[in-house]
Amino acid sequence: MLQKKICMVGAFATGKTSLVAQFVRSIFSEKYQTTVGVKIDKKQLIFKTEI
Ligand SMILES: Nc1nc2c(ncn2[C@@H]2O[C@H](COP(=O)(O)OP(=O)(O)OP(=O)(O)O)[C@@H](O)[C@H]2O)c(=O)[nH]1
Ligand SMILES: [Mg+2]
Repeated sequence: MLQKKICMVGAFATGKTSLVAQFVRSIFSEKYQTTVGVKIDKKQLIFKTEI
């Protein structure tokens, strides 16, 4: 298993949490709730490799 960590940083209210929520849970909300500190999400992807 290959594990990678991605760190999202940027100015407030620019859509960081929304982008991650769309990728991880396929959801979007217009409600804005600022992230205090750090929020950690995890997603497992399965790739088929042919040798
Ligand atoms: N229309 C539209 N609104 C978006 C989009 N991405 C984010 N928003 C809205 O912009 C606002 C801020 O989005 P967040 O994802 O919370 O932004 P953030 O960068 O995580 O903000 P902080 O945690 O405060 O740094 C929310 O109201 C979202 O609904 C987008 O692609 N389109
Ligand atoms: Mg956020």
